[in-house]
Amino acid sequence: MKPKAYERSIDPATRAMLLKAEKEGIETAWDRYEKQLPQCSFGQLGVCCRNCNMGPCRIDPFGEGADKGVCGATADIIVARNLLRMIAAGAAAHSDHARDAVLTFKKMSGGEAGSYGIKDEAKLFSLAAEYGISAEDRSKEEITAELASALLAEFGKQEGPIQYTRRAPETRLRLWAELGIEPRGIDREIVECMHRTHMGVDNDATHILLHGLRTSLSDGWGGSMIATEVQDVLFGTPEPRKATVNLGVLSEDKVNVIIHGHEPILSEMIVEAAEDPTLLKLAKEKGAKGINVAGICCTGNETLMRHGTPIAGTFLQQELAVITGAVEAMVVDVQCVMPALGSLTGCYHTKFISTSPKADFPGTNRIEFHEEKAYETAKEIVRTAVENFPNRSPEKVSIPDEKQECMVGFSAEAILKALGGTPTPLIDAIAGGSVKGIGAVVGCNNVKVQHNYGHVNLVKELIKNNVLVVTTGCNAIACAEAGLLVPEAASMAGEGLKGVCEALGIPPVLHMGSCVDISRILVLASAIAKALGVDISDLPAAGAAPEWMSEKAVSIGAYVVSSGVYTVLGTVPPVLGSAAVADLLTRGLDGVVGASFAVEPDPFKAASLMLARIEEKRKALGLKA
Ligand code: SF4
Ligand code: MSK
Repeated sequence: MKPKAYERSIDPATRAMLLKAEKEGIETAWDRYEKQLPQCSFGQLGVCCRNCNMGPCRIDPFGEGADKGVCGATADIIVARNLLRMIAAGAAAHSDHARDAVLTFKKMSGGEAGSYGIKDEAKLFSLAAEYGISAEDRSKEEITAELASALLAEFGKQEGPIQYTRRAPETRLRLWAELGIEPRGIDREIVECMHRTHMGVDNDATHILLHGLRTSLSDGWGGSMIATEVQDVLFGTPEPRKATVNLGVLSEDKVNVIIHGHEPILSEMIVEAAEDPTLLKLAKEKGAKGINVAGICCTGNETLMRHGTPIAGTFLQQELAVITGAVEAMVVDVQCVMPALGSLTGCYHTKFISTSPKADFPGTNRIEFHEEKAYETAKEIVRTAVENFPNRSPEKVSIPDEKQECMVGFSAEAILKALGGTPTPLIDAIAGGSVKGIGAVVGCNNVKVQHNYGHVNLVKELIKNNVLVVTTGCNAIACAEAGLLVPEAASMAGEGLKGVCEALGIPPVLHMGSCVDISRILVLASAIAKALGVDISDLPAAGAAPEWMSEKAVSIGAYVVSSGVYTVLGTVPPVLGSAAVADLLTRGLDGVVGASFAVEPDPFKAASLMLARIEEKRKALGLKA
């Protein structure tokens, strides 16, 4: 019988660490998932409600038991309300991250966050211009302060659309206005989700879901876009660079510091602190050859994109990094951090350091991070890791060999630059048929499916069929681990795409950043649509999230579809308890926003669905098959 590790992941490094975990009697997310089986089918279908204390109520999907909650809520209402709450949570996570980035930006302009500066001045001026902020005869600090205030106002704005929605094509803007889903202030939309889903407020599934679209748009074209743009100004807009990924990036003889979570406000400082001469000297004194910082999840993607800092793994590899026995500190901020890390790090010498005022976990060494003392705190964190190096138990250390080169840093600006400053060469390649279209593949890992199987096979299938893939988040890391983010991967692409990649020296799969950087994909799609004089929904493009798990992914899916991009989900969202909601999401939305969802766990079939949609759009544009 094949060991479980082989069923759980396609990645050799992951399999090796799962075998080590089994040998050492260490529990991982996969084991905990098995203990949960069978999972609650009411929960899976989305038909349980705890929104008031007359409940919990649940609807019998077989029509034999209750068909309504105590208040009379039907399955349609309950499923729609639950979905709206997922969108609200996801939009809140991205947008609260954005708020913190803007607050840092504001503090920096007032001289209260001296560790930070302006890395991309051109972007500062262009963002200011979008808000009508004059740059004439004014210092950078003044412009920054005014821009920060304008961006902060987007969160609590009571009326009028979020400024960055204006980047969408005119036809899309008109459609959102007609549908009444143009997003107002980000906080306002999220609060309204909670209000509407309170007992006895919004009880029409379609009405509820339309607000879901509006809220998600306040994330994609609001919170996420603000986070991306401000981080670019503070830390630099990514440009193509080389890096390495997978658990093999951990070092046998250096102090290993993992940065995990989502916010680069901290991780940027850790990367800098790891080069501090006093800390490097201390590392030598402790017997280490240096300090090695490696990322997990999106805080890792942020430093990967801007500095080429290596990435140790995707979401499901966070525990496995600790299981190597070679991690001196697991430093976390917010989002996608498993609370299980507390007891796990207790089995090794690893210090589990939580840093966000918003997020603590069992078993952490708490070193709270505040922008005012950013660099000092980052140094304290790195020092804690260095001082922990002598506690490593050599007999517990086993680092997999696998590490893979990748080319990253494809911001929308970098892609346009690679194309010579305009989207025209890409449009020509699409029009001529050498590139059939664009596939945006993003999202998490999920223990319900084999780790990285969906990500890698879907993307391989798309490039084989001449679809240029743009990627973010854990999909980007999975693709990097599979060797798809190097120019040589063009050999796996169809002839047309291969030729384009070889001419430009780019991989067929372009890493565009972290989860909030899906906003970069919106900007790129908008630029192409505007250049063609069409709406985003007219483009030969399709999206996918083959292994998604987080509420953020639900918000992302909703704003991508609301922006006009057909999206295939690889894991089933909890909506099947309502035929009406499922039908609206998979069919009805097409007639509303020009795009809809599909659910297809098989990556090969998912690719076929995307290819069919791309062909349909090509035909409608009069492009050759
Ligand atoms: Fe039950 Fe209605 Fe209360 Fe939900 S809101 S728990 S369905 S009574
Ligand atoms: S990190 S949200 S597991 S992509 Fe952005 Fe990965 Fe999903 Fe977290």
